[in-house]
Amino acid sequence: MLTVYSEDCRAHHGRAELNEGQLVPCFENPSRTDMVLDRLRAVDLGEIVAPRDFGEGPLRAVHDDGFVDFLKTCWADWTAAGRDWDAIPFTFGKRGMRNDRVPQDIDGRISFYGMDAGTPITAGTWTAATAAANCALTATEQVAGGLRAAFAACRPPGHHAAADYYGGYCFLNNAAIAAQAARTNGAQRVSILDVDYHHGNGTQTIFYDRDDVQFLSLHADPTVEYPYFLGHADETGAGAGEGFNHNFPLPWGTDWARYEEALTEALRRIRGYRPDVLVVSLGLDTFENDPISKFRLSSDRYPQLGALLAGLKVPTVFVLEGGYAVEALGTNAVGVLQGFEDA
Ligand code: FKS
Ligand code: ZN
Repeated sequence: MLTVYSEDCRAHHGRAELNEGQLVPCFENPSRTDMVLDRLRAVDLGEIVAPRDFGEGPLRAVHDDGFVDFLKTCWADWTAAGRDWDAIPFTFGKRGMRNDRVPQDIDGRISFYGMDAGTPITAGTWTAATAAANCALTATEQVAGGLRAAFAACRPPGHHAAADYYGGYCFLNNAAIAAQAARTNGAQRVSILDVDYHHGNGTQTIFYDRDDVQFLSLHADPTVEYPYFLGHADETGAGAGEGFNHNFPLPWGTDWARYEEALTEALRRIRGYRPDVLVVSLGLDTFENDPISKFRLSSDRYPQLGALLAGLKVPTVFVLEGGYAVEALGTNAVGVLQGFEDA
């Protein structure tokens, strides 16, 4: 399978995130893609190529201009305020407050556009986030050009980023940008299957009122898990998008048997939709030893997951999302891809 990767994805390296009331080293860091690349090379899965630069058009097709401008200039504005440490928002808009006026001050702007205090912006964030999007776009272009599948081994991840906010380690929504590009380039219907442990709130929100992009997500129940404010089963889409959004919230402790049940139903709905392209938001934090997650999938299940996806027989773009058991991340991610190829 073709992999797309850029060294620029390493440029984002936050120092610390707020976790359980303490500042701890960022779980989402460059060692993640290092491990994936090591494993890809070890098993010789296929060619690894650098992305092409698609410019800002495909990003702005999904994200608001003001938000993209903010991401691009945040670090300059932050350092202009005399700070040479990571940028983190301080306060968040709440029920009944204004959300129609963007503050001017950098602390206000970062709070307006940020969703949580776990996602520092650094000197290299814009470089890495755009490189990640270009990886997803290049993989999509290759699949549109006739490849059965391609893998964007990118970071930072994307599925929590919405049209106009960032958070959950995500800045630009790589999977959404890929799906939109597939549509722009002629695919009639695109399905996005999100198998990350966390709900893909950003992706859901971006396509919520559309019937040309189907979104399905298997994830920990937001009643007890981040992102808390989206991902319930009764979120089924709006307007023209009604019936095209499918959430499968699962309890802590979910094992393969329970997971496979939900996955089978999700795959059934994808078959019914008959997509021209499938984008997989490939999170590996469903793994039993993930340090921040509470599902119980063992490493041998990932090839099985890949084989089930291959059974759809739809051209497939894999986009890396989460997964923090760094030593096993390469094995698990590449396991999905090998299972897909061997099916
Ligand atoms: C644990 C706090 C967890 C944020 C979790 C973010 C998860 C990110 C992800 C992505 F794919 F986007 F990277 N805080 N006590 O895995 O969904
Ligand atoms: Zn996750």
